[in-house]
Amino acid sequence: MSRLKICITGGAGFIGSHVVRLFVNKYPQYDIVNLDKLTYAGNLMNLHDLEDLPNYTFIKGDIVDEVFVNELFQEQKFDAIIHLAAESHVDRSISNPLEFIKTNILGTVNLLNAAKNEWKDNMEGKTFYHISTDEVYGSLGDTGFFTEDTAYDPRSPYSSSKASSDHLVRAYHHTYKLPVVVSNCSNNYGSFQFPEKLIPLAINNIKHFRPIPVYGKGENIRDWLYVEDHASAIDLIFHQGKKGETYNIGGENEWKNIDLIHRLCKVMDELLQRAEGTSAKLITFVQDRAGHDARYAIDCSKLKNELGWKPSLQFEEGLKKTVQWYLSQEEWLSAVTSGDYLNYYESQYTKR
Ligand code: NAD
Ligand code: TDX
Repeated sequence: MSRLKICITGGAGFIGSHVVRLFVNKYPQYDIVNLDKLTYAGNLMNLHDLEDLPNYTFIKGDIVDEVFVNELFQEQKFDAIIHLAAESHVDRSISNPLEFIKTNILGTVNLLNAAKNEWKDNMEGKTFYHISTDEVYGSLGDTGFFTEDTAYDPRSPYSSSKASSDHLVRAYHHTYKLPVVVSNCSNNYGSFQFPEKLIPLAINNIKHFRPIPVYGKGENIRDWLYVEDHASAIDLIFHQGKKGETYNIGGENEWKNIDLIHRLCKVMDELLQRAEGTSAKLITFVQDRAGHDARYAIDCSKLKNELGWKPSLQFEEGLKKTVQWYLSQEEWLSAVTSGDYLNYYESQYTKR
């Protein structure tokens, strides 16, 4: 297998850290450069185990800084980009859309331009892989699934910014022949997820006997995929996906939020050796998210049939592993839930 120098953006975040770990360990012949701004969501503790490996480098930088991105690309001569850096939390996009427009749209265009300029004389063997979300497709009723051909209908500032970046990535393929590939994935869960997202937030609150905030009636539906299975899909698509194509990634694992929280409460009671029903008493219905999408569900048959991907873990097992991980990570949790997070939590949940 050829040597490749791959820039993974957002590698210090939740999904990015799993992708970096997979690539660094599985492909010692690749040079993996993790480019991350280290926002509140980026944490080098997530990659502590890789720090001294010879095929791993970390570069702190902001993809919104055009001059920095251009200089970096001129200097580093990347063969490929796997682009995960983003502002990723829907609630934060509702209170501060501009940050999402800057990072998710302008940041992506800076990377596209830098790759185009560097690769313009020879695009052979190059890859610009853009990681996106199922939220760009909008919201489903009780039935149906998002396929790769579903028309975009984003409804939050977050999903609109991701949709915009997806369109730009595809436009650079059509206009400049940039060798791009895109994937759109459903909700991920697993280790290293920042505890502002539903599952780690609920685990952390249950652990401390704090209320579990469930938006509205808890009837919204999400499809959940174990983060390491997303990383394995990214590995497959990076190596075998067709340029110009889009692949949907999903867990075929739909849960109503309230049912998911009850299941989580049961796992927490068992693992914390609390009497059955203790955690569920913490469930608190709070004001709904503005414009809350009702249901996401992914048809990932293209990825399964064309590239042979399948998830490795059932939800029961994945959820238990995830809870066990959070319960064993006292230091990580207290590090990431101090500072900015406390301010965010205060403003997000006390206004209700
Ligand atoms: P995350 O918020 O945990 O991590 C984002 C990372 O990007 C952080 O390390 C942060 O420091 C970095 N970053 C943010 N702004 C930056 C900037 N301007 N320059 C450089 N780095 C910057 O996000 P995540 O949940 O790991 O999501 C990663 C990607 O996957 C995102 O593009 C997201 O849209 C997509 N995605 C996420 C999910 C999910 O369930 N979490 C599902 C589908 C797709
Ligand atoms: O406190 C909460 N209470 C609650 O009921 C939080 C944080 C969320 N929710 C609900 C909202 C959603 O219906 O739970 C569901 C999941 O919420 P999030 O964890 O915030 O995820 P979601 O909004 O579905 O988006 C996630 O999946 C797609 C990621 O954050 C995105 O980055 C990804 O693109």
